Amino acid sequence: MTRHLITSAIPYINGIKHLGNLVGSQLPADLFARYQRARGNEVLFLCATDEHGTPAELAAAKAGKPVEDYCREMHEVQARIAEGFRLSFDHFGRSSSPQNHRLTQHFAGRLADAGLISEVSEKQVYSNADGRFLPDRYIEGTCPNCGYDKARGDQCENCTKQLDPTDLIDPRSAISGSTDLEVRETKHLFLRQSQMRDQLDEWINSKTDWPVLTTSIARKWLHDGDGLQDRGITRDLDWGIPVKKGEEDWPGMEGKVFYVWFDAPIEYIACAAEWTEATGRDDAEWERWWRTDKGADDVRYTQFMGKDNVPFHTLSFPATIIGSGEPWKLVDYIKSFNYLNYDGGQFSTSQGRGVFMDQALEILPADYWRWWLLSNCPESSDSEFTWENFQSGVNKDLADVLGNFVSRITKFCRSKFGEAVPAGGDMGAEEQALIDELSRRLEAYDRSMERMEVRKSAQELRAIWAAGNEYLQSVAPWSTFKEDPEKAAMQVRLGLNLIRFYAVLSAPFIPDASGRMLSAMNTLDTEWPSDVTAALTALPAGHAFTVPDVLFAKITDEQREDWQARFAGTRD
Ligand code: B3M
Ligand code: ZN
Repeated sequence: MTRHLITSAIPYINGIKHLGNLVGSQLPADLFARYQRARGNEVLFLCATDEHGTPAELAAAKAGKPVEDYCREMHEVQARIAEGFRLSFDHFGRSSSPQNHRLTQHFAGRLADAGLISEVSEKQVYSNADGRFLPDRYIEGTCPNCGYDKARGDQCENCTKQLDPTDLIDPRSAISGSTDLEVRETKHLFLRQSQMRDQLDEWINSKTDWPVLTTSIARKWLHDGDGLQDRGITRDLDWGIPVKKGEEDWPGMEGKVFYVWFDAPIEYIACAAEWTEATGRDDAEWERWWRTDKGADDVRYTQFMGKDNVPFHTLSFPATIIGSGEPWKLVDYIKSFNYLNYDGGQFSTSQGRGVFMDQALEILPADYWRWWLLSNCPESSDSEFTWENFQSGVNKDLADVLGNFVSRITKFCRSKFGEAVPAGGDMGAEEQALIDELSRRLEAYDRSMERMEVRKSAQELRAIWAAGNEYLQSVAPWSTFKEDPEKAAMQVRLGLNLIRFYAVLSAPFIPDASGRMLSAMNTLDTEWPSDVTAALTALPAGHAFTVPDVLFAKITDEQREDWQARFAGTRD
């Protein structure tokens, strides 16, 4: 048994996420967590809301609410939607938790003691028109690296380079568009990442099995241009984690808070501590997952995230952990994703373009989205959501292949043999050929799930469904029945067992449909198959079942057109 610590990038609190966000971290992380649990491994799957920084402050101001209230409410909203998508977090925490305050201040103290934090008098952009200091991401301008003209002061969306606002060419306020900006002096803390370049380099080099998308982004920031720069980790904001050195005050840092990207990854650790508290476990429990001196040395830790988050997870967060000099668990594998585009453009939270998680669940159940998003996820390149693709993927795979199989076999059995598994004779060559094919495919499915090859896993699962359909088509028990009812009974018995087999294998992708298939088959046996022959004899002759309602309704052309029109505009 392996112990899997799994984290998804923690979504910002400032609003409901779109499907592109979902497929870039939480959903594939859930797929992996469900798979590992199904294989009998011990899993701790954590996610949280990322509640600090200017986005939270500004969103709360826009909603006319105190930021604490806004965050508490939005956390509830996001938690409910996550449940709607069946994201099986062991805990959905909050980066504003007391645990994260303590840990973030603790790490800052350790880093300062290790000489890895410098105090720097910094020039910061002040907007006269807006009457305030402008946080990095509220300054826009042209990227000095790639020339993109809507780069933000913290990072260029186009080339992923981490930026400082003063790097931007022709800067302007993203709030008012004003170019009446001036630079004022203020003191800030910097994490001396550059001191750790060799250590980080060595660590990244040791990760020979990581996806190229992950390591290439990390290497780029380690080696390109000016290399790994020191990062400012404090901000002039009210809302956030007050800057302290462990439990002590930090002279000169009064009124400042830690930068959201400093405390957000630490929430991965704090979230485990929140989990032990929320579930009444002992503190030792979370340390078992996070401290290599307290049992976490045999934990396998996997992170899921979109490509824009990779620099923070391959460089800044490891620098925090390594720099502390304490035996914290480092990530073992980073699975990163490209972007999902929406109907010829980009999903955009600021412009409300695309389908957002709450809207998606209003029009269709979670499984439809889970299946399409995972089977089309932006793994090796960007991918695109179109309503045509969505309709055809859902209708073909879920309705025509899986749903149709389940409905045909259960209804046929009910009409000829009643609602119990019929006995029939021994299996023959066709059945053996099916079992051989399924055995090969199961092995391939397990292999790709284990490697987190999401699209490939979906392809294998689809092929496993299709094999059953083809078998049914070719042996045609409805024809066999006329000549040889015994043989037809055997074929139906195998078909009913295939439904249970499919339910078990499909659960990580489509948990609700899987549950309905199991309950129709009247069984709690969800053991992951190792031997296909054994798995396909789990339901014995005489075992009662019921015919389930339609598992997946087809998406009609009218629905598609309707939704296309409804989501073409912007959300307000
Ligand atoms: N909240 C950005 C994002 O949701 C950020 C991730 C933090 S992970 C520690 O894409
Ligand atoms: Zn750029």
